[in-house]
Amino acid sequence: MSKLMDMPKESGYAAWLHYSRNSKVEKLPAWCRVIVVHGTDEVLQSAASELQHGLTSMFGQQPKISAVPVNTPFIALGTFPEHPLVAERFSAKEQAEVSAEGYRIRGIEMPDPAYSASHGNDDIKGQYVTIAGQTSKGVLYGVFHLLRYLQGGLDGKLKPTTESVHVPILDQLSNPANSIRMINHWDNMDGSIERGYAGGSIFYDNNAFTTNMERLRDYARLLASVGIQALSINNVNVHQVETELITDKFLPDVAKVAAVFRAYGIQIYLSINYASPIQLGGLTTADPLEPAVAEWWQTKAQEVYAAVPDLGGFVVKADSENRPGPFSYGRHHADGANMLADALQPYGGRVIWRCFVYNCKQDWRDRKTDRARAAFDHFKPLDGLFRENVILQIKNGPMDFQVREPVSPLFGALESTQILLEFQIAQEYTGQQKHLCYLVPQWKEVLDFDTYAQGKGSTIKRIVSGALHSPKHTNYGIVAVSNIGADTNWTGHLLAQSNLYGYGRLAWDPDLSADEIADEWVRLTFGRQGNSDGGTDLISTLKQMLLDSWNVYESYTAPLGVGWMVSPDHHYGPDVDGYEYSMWGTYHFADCWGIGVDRTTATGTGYAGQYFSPNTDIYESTDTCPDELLLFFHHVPYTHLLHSGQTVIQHIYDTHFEGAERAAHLRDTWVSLRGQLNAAMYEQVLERLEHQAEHAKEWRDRINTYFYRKSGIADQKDRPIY
Ligand code: GCV
Repeated sequence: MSKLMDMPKESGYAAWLHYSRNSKVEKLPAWCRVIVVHGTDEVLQSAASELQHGLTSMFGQQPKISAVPVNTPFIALGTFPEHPLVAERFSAKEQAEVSAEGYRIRGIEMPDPAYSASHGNDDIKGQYVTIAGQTSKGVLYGVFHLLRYLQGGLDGKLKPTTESVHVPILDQLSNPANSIRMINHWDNMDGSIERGYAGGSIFYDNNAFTTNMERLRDYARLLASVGIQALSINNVNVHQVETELITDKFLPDVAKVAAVFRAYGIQIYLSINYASPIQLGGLTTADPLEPAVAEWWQTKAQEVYAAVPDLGGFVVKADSENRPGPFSYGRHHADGANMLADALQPYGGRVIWRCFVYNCKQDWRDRKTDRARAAFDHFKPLDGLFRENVILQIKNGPMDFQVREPVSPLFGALESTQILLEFQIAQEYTGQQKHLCYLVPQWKEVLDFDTYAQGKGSTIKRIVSGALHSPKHTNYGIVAVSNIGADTNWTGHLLAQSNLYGYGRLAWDPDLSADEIADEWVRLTFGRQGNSDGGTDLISTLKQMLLDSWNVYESYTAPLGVGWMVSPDHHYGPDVDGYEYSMWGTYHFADCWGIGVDRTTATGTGYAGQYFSPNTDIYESTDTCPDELLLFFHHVPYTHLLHSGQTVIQHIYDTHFEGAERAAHLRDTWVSLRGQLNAAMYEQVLERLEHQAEHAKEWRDRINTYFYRKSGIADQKDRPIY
C-alpha cells in the first residue's frame, strides 16, 4: 500500500478508507487469516491487496495471501469462471444473477449462537467467506463492500454486531444500476483546475505529467472503492498544450496514467480539441464531412490506441462557450460526433459528446432567446442519428449546476440516443467547498424525478441507466465533474469528501437514500477516530449537518429557483446583478414590481413546453408550479402568494434571515462535537464553517437589501435591512 496512506489520519488523506484499528477485536479473526485468490489478473491482485491492507489495518495482523485453499477458514476471492471454490458456493441461477461488474458475497454459515459461543472459531473450520463476480472488477467492488461492512458495520441493512465482525454473515448480491460511472476532470496541464477548489491538479504541473504515481494510485483506490470505473483526465476546455495529449509528446505519459487506473478497473478518457486536424495536422478545416478530416482522425485514433489500447475514448465539448465544433462548417452535432465515432470504432472507443451547447453571446435585451431551451432545441431533432458508440452527456439541469434548477427536459425526450447524466461534484455554484453543501439530496431529487416520457414511472434514474428506452445497451450512466485536487484531504473542505463518496455510491445504486449514504460516509470517516468511538450522537449529529446543508445553502443564496446571483467569472459570493446585463443568458429580470423569468408557452419563452405532460402543465401555471422553482418559470410580483402562504418578498426575507442563522447553527453544532473529534480534523472543518457563517450574513444582507430597495416593501418582522 502507498506510503502516503501512512499520513496521519487527521489529515483526511485516507478519507473513508482509513480502516482504523478496531479496539474491540484483539486479533485477526480466524475467518480472515488467509485470502485465497485464484488468477494473476491485476484487478484481482488489487482486490487481494486491498483486502489484506484493510484487514491488517483494522485488526493489527496481516492475513496471508495464498493461491491454494487451506485447511482453516479463509476468504476466497475470484470470478465464477476461474475460481472453482467460488463457483461451488453459488448455484447456476445465483451466478447468472450477477451482472458484468456486480458481485456476490457469501459469509460463513453461522452455527447456533450459543453453541458457537462455547466452541468459537473451530466450528467454522473448512468453511470460507466468498467474494465473487463474473469479472475481477466485480470482485474488487465486493472486497470494498466487505471492508465497508467491517469498518462501518454496514451492509445497507445489517447493522454492526460483535458476531458480524467475528464471522461475517453477509449474503449479498449487488449489481450496479449504471454501466458507466464516470468522473470528469477539468484539470489543465499547467497544474490549474477549472472550477477546482482543493488545490492544484494531481495529474499535471507546469505543462508536464506528475511523477507522483502513488497519489494517482490512492485516487484510483478511492474511486474504485465506490464503484467508479471511468475517468476523463483533462479539462473539456482543451487548450493549446492539452491539444497535444493525443500526440507522441504525451501519449507515453497517458499510457502510464492509464496503467495506474487500469489496476483498479478504471478506464481513462481524454478530452479532445475538435479543431485538432487544424492545430495538430496542419489541415485548413475540421469539417466533419471533409474526407481528409475523417482520415486524419482515423490515423490519430490508430496512434492513440497503439499507445493506450484500452482507452475509453474521447470527451468532446464542441460549439460551446467558444470551443470549436461542427457549427463552423454548417454541420450538425451528429455529423461531428459520428465522424469521430467512426475513427474510434475499430478500437472499441466511445465518443462522449456534451450537450452543453448554447449561445453565450446573447444580447441581454433580447427576451426571446432562452438559454434553458438550448440543449433540447439542438439535440432533440438529432435523436436516433448517432452511432452506436456515441453517448450524449447532458447536465442535470438546463442551465448550469445552480443550487436549484428543474431537471433538463432533454432526458426522456431522447428515445433512441444513448445518454449520460452529468452532475457537478465540484461546488462551483454551491459554496466552492468553503461552504458545507452535501449534494446527494439534490442529486436524489433529479434521479427520482418522473419525466412521464413513457407514462408514470419514467424516472430519470431509469432513463440514464438505459432501463427505460434501451435495457440491453451498456452505453448509459452517470458522470460528474470532480471535486478533488492536490490538497492533502483531497477536497479542501473535509466534509466535501461526502460528495465524492456519495456520488459514487449513488451512481452504483440510485435507490440508496441521501440519509443512508450520509450514514455510511460519516461512520466510515469518523467512526473509531480520534477521541471518538463513533458514538450514536456523533454519527447522527454529523449526518444531520450534512442532510440540512443543501437547504441551508439554498435559503441564503438565490431564491425560488432563479439562480445566478453570483459574482461573475469566479462565481463565489453574492452579486445580484452580476450577470444581469451580460451575454451569458442568465437573467432574473428583477424590477420594482417583480422578478423571475417567464418561460411559459402562453406568454414566455416556451421552455415549459419542452416537458412531457403533466410536468409541462404543472410548470406552465403559477397555481401548480412548485414554490422552489417559481422564479425559474414565472415572472411574478413581489406580492405574489406562494403555496406556503407567504408572499415572494417575505419569503426572501424570511429564508435569508433563517438561512444565515442556520449556517451559524452548523458551526455551533460542530463546536458542540469538539470533545468527540480528533483535534486536527476539528480545526480544519471549524475554519470553513466559521467562514461560511460569516459569508452567509453577507449573502443575507446583500440579497435582502437589494430586494428591499427594488420593491420598497418592508420586512413584516422589521429586521435590519440596509
Ligand atoms: C469547463 C460552466 C463553467 C465552465 C465550464 C462549463 C462546462 O460554464 O463555469 O467553467 O467549463 O460550465 O461545463 O463546460
